[in-house]
Amino acid sequence: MTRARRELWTFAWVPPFAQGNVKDLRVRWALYEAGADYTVRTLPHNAAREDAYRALQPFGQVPAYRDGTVTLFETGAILLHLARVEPGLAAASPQEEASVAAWTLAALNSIEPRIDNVVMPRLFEPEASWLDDFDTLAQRLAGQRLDDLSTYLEGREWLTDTFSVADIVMATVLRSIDDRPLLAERPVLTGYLGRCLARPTFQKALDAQLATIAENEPA
Ligand SMILES: N[C@@H](CCC(=O)N[C@@H](CS)C(=O)NCC(=O)O)C(=O)O
Repeated sequence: MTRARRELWTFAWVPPFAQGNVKDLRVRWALYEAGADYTVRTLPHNAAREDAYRALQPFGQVPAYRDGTVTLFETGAILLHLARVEPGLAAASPQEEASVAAWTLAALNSIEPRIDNVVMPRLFEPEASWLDDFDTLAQRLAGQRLDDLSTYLEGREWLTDTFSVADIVMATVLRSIDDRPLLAERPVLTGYLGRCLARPTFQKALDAQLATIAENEPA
């Protein structure tokens, strides 16, 4: 029986600051870990706002994903789906499967919003008068969560017993921190991130995203 093709929607091209950071990276990485092939469907920024695409992703964001069984948006939901159906990502026990879900949600709910508060204002409002005050608070709140994560990861190789989609989400969240001390001051986290990004499947996913962007470079 031939398996239905896996399709991944992402932007054809993004500006340099976003290149290598578009969240389709998470899905590509998980698919390479699974040894699963996929087809990329590209769309221009404005097409993401159109009703036809919003039927796949109600917020007009990327990525969206479809295979023979489901159509999905939200990277967390897509990765948890892949962890269930792709043999190469299968959990060894019910506890491992539950822990992977918990850590995927922790990366998205408990860590990512605090990191976004540090990263986004400097990116989108670099001249704002409130920026320094906001940043002081954002760094403190993000630091608290990163301290807890660092304590948990001390002596552990991965978030759960083996490398999983939870590590893919957590690594891409941590990787979005720019060159501030927030990460550098926490060697357990830099070590963990280094282990995640050293996986050949990460480099493959990054190269694949950058290749899509290069193919669609505006004239
Ligand atoms: N929570 C969503 C976030 C997706 C997201 O932020 N996508 C960005 C690209 S990395 C996007 O589409 N930005 C354009 C926009 O938000 O309008 C997920 O994890 O899938």
